[in-house]
Amino acid sequence: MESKNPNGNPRRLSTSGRLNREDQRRPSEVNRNRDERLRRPSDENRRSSRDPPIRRRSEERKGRPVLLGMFKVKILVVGPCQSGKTVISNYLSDATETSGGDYNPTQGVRILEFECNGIEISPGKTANCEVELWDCSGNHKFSTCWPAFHKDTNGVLIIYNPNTGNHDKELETWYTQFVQSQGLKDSQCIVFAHHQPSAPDLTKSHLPSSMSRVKCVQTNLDEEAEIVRDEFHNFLAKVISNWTDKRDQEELSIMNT
Ligand SMILES: Nc1nc2c(ncn2[C@@H]2O[C@H](COP(=O)(O)OP(=O)(O)O)[C@@H](O)[C@H]2O)c(=O)[nH]1
Ligand SMILES: [Mg+2]
Repeated sequence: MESKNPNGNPRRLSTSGRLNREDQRRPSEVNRNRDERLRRPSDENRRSSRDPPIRRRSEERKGRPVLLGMFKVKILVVGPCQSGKTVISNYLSDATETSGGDYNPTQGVRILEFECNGIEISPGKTANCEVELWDCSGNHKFSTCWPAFHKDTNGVLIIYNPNTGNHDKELETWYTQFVQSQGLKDSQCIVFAHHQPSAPDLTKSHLPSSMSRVKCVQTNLDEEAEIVRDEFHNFLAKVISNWTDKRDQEELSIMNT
């Protein structure tokens, strides 16, 4: 289905059919599916990260970067209306379509798919990543779709405008609904305090105390666009390393029993 939203990337949008189907899955499946999603590697991944630990170790011995394989990652972009979620999602996915300055509220969600390759997971270890970025509407009238958004989510990017006052309560709502109540760790969440060009100043704002362990980055696309991309890649690395660490621990405990 093509986007009718001039803000949107026409590559792929969710259909209501997809949302409905996902809506019907039982909540108990959420955590299992989330892990399986990362575990479901492409053939390339199966070759490089599962079968050949021998090759991996020999690469490590030679001091070459080791490619851990291809990971599929679903990231939600949420936050208040008009905070810049669509603008940043378009930038991260290299979508060329722009709105020409007019605000076009996102209807429900747009799903942008792109690859980020060569993400450094830890020194000497890299991964390729197929990203599904869900640019969600900030309008609570779409909250009936939220269960579909939650499903299989690996990470949450919360975007807000620090120059609009009294954002604390709204930020907490997004954090509670999309991170805490879904059993995600704080390391699976990042906040962009996004400064828009019309902003009066660049005062650094603080997150509410309940979110003190969540990383917050000050972003400004017009002045420091690369920081936005770098921080997003660092976030992907953290999401993937959370999973690979867990997998390594499971492998170790199997070997020790
Ligand atoms: N030039 C520029 N405009 C921005 C930026 N962030 C937001 N805007 C404008 O602010 C409005 C709301 O942005 P949008 O991404 O659609 O907000 P959303 O509701 O959070 O998806 C749009 O008219 C954008 O053009 C930015 O970094 N640069
Ligand atoms: Mg939007």
